[in-house]
Amino acid sequence: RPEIITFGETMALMMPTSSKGIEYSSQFQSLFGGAETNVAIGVARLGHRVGWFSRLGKDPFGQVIVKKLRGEGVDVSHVELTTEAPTGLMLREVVSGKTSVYYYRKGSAASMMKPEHLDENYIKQAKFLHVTGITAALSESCRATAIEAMRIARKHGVKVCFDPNLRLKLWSLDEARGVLLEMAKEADYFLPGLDELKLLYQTESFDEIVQHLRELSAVSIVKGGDDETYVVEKDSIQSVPYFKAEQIVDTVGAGDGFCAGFIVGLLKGYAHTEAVRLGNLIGSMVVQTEGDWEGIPTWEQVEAVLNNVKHVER
Ligand code: KDG
Repeated sequence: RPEIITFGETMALMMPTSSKGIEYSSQFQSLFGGAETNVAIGVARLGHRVGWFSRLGKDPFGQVIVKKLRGEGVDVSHVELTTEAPTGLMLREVVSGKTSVYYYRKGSAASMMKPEHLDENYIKQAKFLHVTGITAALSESCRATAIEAMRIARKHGVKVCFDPNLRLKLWSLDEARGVLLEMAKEADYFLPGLDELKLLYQTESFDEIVQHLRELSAVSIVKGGDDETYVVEKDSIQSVPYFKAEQIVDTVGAGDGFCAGFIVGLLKGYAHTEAVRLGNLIGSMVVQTEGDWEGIPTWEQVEAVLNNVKHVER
């Protein structure tokens, strides 16, 4: 029985093997990524039971994604492979330190998820449901699915974690703002980045942002401070310093690694700030490897780092 359940779109990911960028590269490495599977792989590597569900094309990319997730120990029993539509695809390049993403995902199998595909019995047995705003951006039916999944979770006392994961290539800020802020109201843990909050609340002022967050019933964990993560609760705000990464290779997936660490911390019964510290550590490890999730450590690796703090500059 998974302790954490998550769902969303995972895509094949092609990245040029050289630093010349997509236009001038003839060779690509074939990876895969999706915010929610990045979290799921993280949770599994950190030693907890996790399930991810979605729809994928019954095609080579879909098959590989399922096999790799299964190999990582993620429960994929509720993934549906369909001939109705293909697995989504994204291309990503990092040129002169700047990351660009190109999506080929309109009409993908995952974008056809519907509330009827949800299995209430599967969701209700978990302790946490992790949802991201990307799902709400994919299609009307995906949005309805995300909202319904949160409703089911709350009905059964499953704690809802919500990462807005604002992707402006998928929808306009105006549309995103209304939907994501509504979804945040349904969460127990709201896990935005500070840059996202500035856009969503249309202010640069940290104090104003904190005021908005205090109106939510969720505990808010704000990633992406200068060198700290904030924990905002009704009448307190605490900050937890980052672990410094030795080198930054690919920052995509750091937020997902953070979420995995944070939720695992909650499962272990840590205080919010301790769970954030674990999230920060995982995030700092993810950025040191290319790919979305490849750099996520196992629990043994985490313990090794924590027991030998002289390798870590805080
Ligand atoms: O958080 C990382 C994700 O953005 C990446 O894995 C791709 O899921 C993805 C998306 O939709 O952008």
